[in-house]
Amino acid sequence: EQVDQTYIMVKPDGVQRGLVGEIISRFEKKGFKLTGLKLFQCSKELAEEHYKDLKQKPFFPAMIDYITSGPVVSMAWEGIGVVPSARKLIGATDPLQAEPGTIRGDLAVQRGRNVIHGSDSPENGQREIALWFKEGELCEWTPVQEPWLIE
Ligand code: DAT
Ligand code: MG
Repeated sequence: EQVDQTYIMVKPDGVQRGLVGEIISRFEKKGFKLTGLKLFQCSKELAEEHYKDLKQKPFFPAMIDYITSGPVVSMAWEGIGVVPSARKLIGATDPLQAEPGTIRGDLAVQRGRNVIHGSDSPENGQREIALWFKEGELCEWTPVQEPWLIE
């Protein structure tokens, strides 16, 4: 099976509310491999590039202000089916619609404060990891538990 990468980001509200550990823990427990991790204050330019497909939306300026309002936690996660699986762990965009048990369903109430981002395709996973991480910031490694997770 194909191993993919996804870009996961705890947004400024998640950092401010002390949810970083809880969120990382959910991906660790699921069995995905962390390959990049940093606390990072992003620029307006980077936020706009990340969300460029939403540039025409009425909520775009407010969203850029929110994403740049404080540090985020940038992560790269790797695994078989990691992109759609991470989206399931995250839950629906609107936290009031997100199922209990998902990150947004359990930890958030508003679309404009939905605590986490996850890439929506393997292609966007690659694009976003390249956008948020510099050369040398990612680690290739083999977790000892790997044979107990993957046949
Ligand atoms: P997702 O983050 O679930 O991939 P998206 O890519 O469609 O959702 O939108 C990116 C972010 O933009 C989303 O996390 C929250 C914000 N957003 C989306 N639709 C919105 C809306 N109608 N009103 C306010 N914010 C919205
Ligand atoms: Mg999206």
